[in-house]
Amino acid sequence: MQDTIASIVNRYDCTGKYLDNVAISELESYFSTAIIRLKVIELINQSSSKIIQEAANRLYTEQPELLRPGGNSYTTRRYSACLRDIEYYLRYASYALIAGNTTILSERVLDGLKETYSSLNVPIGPTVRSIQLLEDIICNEFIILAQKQNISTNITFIQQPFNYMVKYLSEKNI
Ligand SMILES: CCC1=C(C)/C(=C/C2=NC(=C\c3[nH]c(/C=C4\NC(=O)[C@H](C)[C@H]4CC)c(C)c3CCC(=O)O)/C(CCC(=O)O)=C2C)NC1=O
Repeated sequence: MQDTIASIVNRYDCTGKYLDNVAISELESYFSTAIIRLKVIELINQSSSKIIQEAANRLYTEQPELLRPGGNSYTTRRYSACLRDIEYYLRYASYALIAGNTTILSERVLDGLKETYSSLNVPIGPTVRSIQLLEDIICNEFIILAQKQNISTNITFIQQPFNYMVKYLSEKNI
C-alpha cells in the first residue's frame, strides 16, 4: 500500500529531486488534516457495527426486493455475506483515510471484485449504494462531532475513499 508521504517521496526520488514547494504544500495539506483524520477513524472504530447496521437498514428500506425470494440478500447466509462486505468497505475506507491514499482500495478490495460479483450475481448498483450510505452516515456523524468541538466541517477528505470505490465499481468496462 501507499500513503501520502511515500507517494510524494517516490515521485521525487524517480527524478532525483529534493522536495520542492509543490511537495511541501501537498505535505502541508496532509499534515493539516492529520488530527481530523484521526478523529474520523476513532469515530469509525467506536461505532463500526452501528454504522454498518444503519447502512444495511437504509439499503433494505430503499430496496426491499433484495431481501425477498430471488433477491441477492435472501437467506441468512447471503444477508450475512452482504453485511460482511459492507464491513470490508468501511474498514478499508478507514485505512485509506488515515493513509491519505487510495491504492490500498485497488490492491485489496477492488481488483477482481466486479468479476467475482458478476459470477455470483451480486448486483453492483445496490453495492455502490451501500458504500454511498456508509459515506453519508460517517459524514453526518463527523459534522455533528466537528460542530461540538468547533473544528472544521470540511468533509472532502472523508468522501475521497468512498468516492473512489463508487467510481471504480460504477465504471462500465470490467
Ligand atoms: C476485503 C476485500 C473483499 C471483498 C470486497 C469481498 C467480497 C465478496 N463478496 C462475496 C459474496 C457476496 N457478497 C454479497 C453482497 C451483497 N448482496 C446484496 O444483495 C447486496 C447488494 C450486497 C451487500 C451490500 C452477497 C450476498 C454474497 C454471497 C453471494 C453468494 O454466495 O450467493 C464474495 C464471494 C465469496 C464469499 O461469499 O465470501 C466475495 C469475495 N471479499 C473480500 O475478501
